[in-house]
Amino acid sequence: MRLSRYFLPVLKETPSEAQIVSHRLMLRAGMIKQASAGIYSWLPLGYRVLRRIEQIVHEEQVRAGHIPMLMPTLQSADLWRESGRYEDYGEEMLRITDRHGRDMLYGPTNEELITDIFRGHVGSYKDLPLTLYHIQWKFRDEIRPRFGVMRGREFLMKDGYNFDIDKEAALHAYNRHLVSYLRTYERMGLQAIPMRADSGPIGGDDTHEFLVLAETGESEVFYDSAITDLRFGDRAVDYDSVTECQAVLEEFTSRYARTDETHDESVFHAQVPEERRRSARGIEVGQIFYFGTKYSEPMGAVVVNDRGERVPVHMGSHGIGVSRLLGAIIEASHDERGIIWPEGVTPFHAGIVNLKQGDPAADAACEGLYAALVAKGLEPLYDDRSERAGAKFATMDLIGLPWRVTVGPRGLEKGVVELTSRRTGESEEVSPEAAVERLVQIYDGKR
Ligand code: 5CA
Repeated sequence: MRLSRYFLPVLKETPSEAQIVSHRLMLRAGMIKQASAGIYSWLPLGYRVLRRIEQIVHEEQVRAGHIPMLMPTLQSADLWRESGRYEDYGEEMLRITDRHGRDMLYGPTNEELITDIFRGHVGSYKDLPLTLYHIQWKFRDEIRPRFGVMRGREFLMKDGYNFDIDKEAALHAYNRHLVSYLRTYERMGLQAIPMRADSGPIGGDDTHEFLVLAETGESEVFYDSAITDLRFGDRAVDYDSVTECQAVLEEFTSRYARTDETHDESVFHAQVPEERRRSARGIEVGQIFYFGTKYSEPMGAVVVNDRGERVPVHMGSHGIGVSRLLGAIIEASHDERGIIWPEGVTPFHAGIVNLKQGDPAADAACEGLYAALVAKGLEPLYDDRSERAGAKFATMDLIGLPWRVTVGPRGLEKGVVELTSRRTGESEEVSPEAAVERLVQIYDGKR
């Protein structure tokens, strides 16, 4: 992409309505624009990151054996009356009446709709296990939408639903989700810690939230600091193996880590030596639930088991806050100059800065670099505007591309360009060909 032809409405001033750094930076970098309270338009740069995050979520869900689909945003109230949640959900649910006077709602989550699909099509234990998921917009009429995409009213969520013959099988699905989430967040450059939590309106006893530690987080958390040393890394876990998934769950959840709703000071003190006790704030980027037959029983989602009996299926649901993740990643990765995107989610792989637009040698070298990167399957953002070098650097630093290639007549006389890391600020002078090779290596396995 050439910046002269792109739509990147960066702001010079810091928007006064934004209270936390990720919200400020998303507005300043021209990623989002508020449409109304808690509802945002995704401008081209923000949309690129959103799609990258979505792509990682899809890849890891499919790797775990889960099946993508898509359900609508608007749902019929009748289904929610069957589960009993139409009344229970309260004012967070946006209720709509259509022209025929039918009660509809903008879905805050999809347990009812997926259970309806299941009961209409699945009747035998032979069709289980089954996990279906989608990535779709949700609406919750939050009383205090704030912090930009962190607590929106309309937000993008990945929600997955498992159907299993009994509790044991459903707990394997729960563990499988936990494993896949650890991989998902790490690919985005995030450490998200599973913590014991409260299940709220979704229901059930077994639930973990995934929290990214950050001062601006809305949740208060208590944990054993040893948990922050755990990394999932690039392990090959067999998602069908009950013992392998269980082992990962135990490794990541046996140490004390709870949100304030489930925190117990006496257990905390008994389990964790004083020097490792931490209380901090965190951003909830996902939650997994096992709730058994809470929906299948009232809604009649039953299957025939291997003894010929009709039994309600055991279910759980599993969410990732896709749009919230942009804010969480920025909270975890920025400096005073702007965003620092982890390579896995960056909107463009590298920026090309032409220090002297109009200089024939500099222009030709930038065009050559651009073409070579594209030929290797990378997506560069070429700042080809006739701006001062300082302004070009400031824009690149603000929008946070992890790598920058700086091209100027003086370097070209020596046959070199400058390759700079946004994170460390370190630069090296290399030939244009070597810069392309380095970038290809850096992104190998990260696209
Ligand atoms: N049905 C279940 C799991 S699929 C469910 O709705 N879970 S949830 O309520 O925990 O939401 C899943 C994730 O969506 C949360 O962990 C959070 O990251 C994100 N989320 C929830 N509310 C908002 C909001 N108002 N704005 C942005 N993201 C949100």
